[in-house]
Amino acid sequence: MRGCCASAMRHLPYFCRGEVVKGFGRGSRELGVPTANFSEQVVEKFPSDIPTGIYYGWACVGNGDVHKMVLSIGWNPFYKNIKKSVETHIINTFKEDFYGEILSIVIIGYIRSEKNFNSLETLISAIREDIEEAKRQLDLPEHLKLKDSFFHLSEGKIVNH
Ligand code: ADP
Ligand code: RBF
Ligand code: MG
Repeated sequence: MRGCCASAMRHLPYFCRGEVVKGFGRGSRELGVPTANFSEQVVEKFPSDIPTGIYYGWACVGNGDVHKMVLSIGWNPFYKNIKKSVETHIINTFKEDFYGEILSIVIIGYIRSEKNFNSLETLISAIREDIEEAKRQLDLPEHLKLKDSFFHLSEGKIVNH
């Protein structure tokens, strides 16, 4: 196991919940992969020793269904962002945007570190591979188990199912 993978695993599973805010609007337009961005306050509360990189896990919007997700934590070297971002691509087709809603995620596994790419096409194909890897991993029985114990917001209270 590589060093950063081992240090990522120490924090997992990691639960996180927060409002979906506007980012740069690049996910859908340029990449064809929308990513729900957490606010700066939520990003600042993240343990600083969670390595930047690409992760997989489960996600749910508001009180909705639980879906597979891939997550990018970091500075998006391809775009040279100055602020760290935490962005979730939910592997599901939604009818509408859900800005302002509460997104709950549980991060389960680490896929790879953030990379720079020399073209948009290579970034997009890396993201497509991440999505396939997340789908495969999340079908494993030990990961499906976490989906079942995923928490939901019910009448303002957190309840376990
Ligand atoms: P932004 O830069 O504002 O985050 P994006 O292009 O990344 O813009 O699009 C993200 C928005 O798209 C989310 O905030 C959400 O409202 C919407 N959205 C629709 N489908 C999805 C999905 N499958 N995963 C994540 N966000 C989605
Ligand atoms: N950005 C990078 O600069 N390098 C990456 O390796 C990278 N991998 C990503 C993997 C996934 C699964 C997702 C959803 C995003 C990734 N991004 C990466 C972030 C991407 O640049 C970002 O979502 C867009 O800039 C939109 O905010
Ligand atoms: Mg986004």
